[in-house]
Amino acid sequence: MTAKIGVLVMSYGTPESLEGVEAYYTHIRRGNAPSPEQLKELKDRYEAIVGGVFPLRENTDRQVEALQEMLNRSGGDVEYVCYQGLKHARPFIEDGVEAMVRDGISQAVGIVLAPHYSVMSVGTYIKRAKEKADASGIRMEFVESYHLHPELIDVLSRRVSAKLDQFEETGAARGDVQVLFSAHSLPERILAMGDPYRDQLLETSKAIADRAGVTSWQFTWQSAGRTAEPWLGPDILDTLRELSKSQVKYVLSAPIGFVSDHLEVLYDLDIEAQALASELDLRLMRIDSLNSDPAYMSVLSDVVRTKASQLKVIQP
Ligand code: FEC
Repeated sequence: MTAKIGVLVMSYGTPESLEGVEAYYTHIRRGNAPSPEQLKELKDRYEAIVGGVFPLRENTDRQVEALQEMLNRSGGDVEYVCYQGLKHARPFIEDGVEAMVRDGISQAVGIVLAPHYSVMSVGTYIKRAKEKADASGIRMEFVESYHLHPELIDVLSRRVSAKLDQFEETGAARGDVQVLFSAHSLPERILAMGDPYRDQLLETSKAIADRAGVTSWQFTWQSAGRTAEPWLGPDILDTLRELSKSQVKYVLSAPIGFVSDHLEVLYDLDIEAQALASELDLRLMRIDSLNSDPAYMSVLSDVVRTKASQLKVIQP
């Protein structure tokens, strides 16, 4: 008999339309509505990326579909059924767990489409999913991070090398390109909590640099929230200013904390950082996002299968 295992694939979520931006922003701000100025500023950013379309939704849909296909490709005695659960938009994480209940799923694996663990990022997805699963009688195991998975390092190193090749083709020496690994900033207080986020990001950066033979690299933060407390820095915009002062001319951005094209990549890097780079006379390129690249799907499928096997072992 084929056993069914649910896979709750969790992602940040994005509005469905410009009209939905206010509710989305209010959810991110834990129920506090943004001011009209804040709302306008966010809508303007969405308008700027692709005229008010929300690429993260389509990318997440494709990733979930592709993962289900890959998980079931080799057949076997387990059927994996993937469900989407979004942090700040429909279908919410809790909706995904409810859908599993409706389909009679009794055991499931949860995974977040973000490779690095922080109690303030992946930790909150897992907390919400676990609470709902416990209340619904579903046994769930969670993948917490996969930031050093060999296939992830491999595919990201190839992305970095491909762009370094492009720099070379246009006359820049490979060693003159400064590689900037980046991820979403979080409030500085995570460090005092002993959170692994920063260390995991540095480990991923180093592993990619070693594999791709990159010697000039550094890690920098991006997309810090607009709140009063201090956020982890330096921010990528300040890093670009510093690099320009030290006569660096070529910069490759590698946003390793993100796996999809979305606002934080298409606006914060491709529009905002790119505009500053032009002003500073820096040549800035960015590695392509993973999106539903089969190599990324293979990473997800591998870590989900590993978790699922633990689930079956402990299942009476
Ligand atoms: O394309 C899209 O529609 C969504 C892009 C998007 C991604 C994303 C990922 C992460 N965030 C993380 C942490 C925070 C914290 C706050 C915060 C605020 C925002 C706002 C928008 C937004 N985030 Fe986000 N984030 C994305 C979008 N994020 C929009 C609100 C306006 C702004 O600040 O720009 C601050 C909350 C607060 O006010 O208290 C904290 C982390 C990630 C990466 C991990 C993950 O994907 O979950 C961490 C994509």
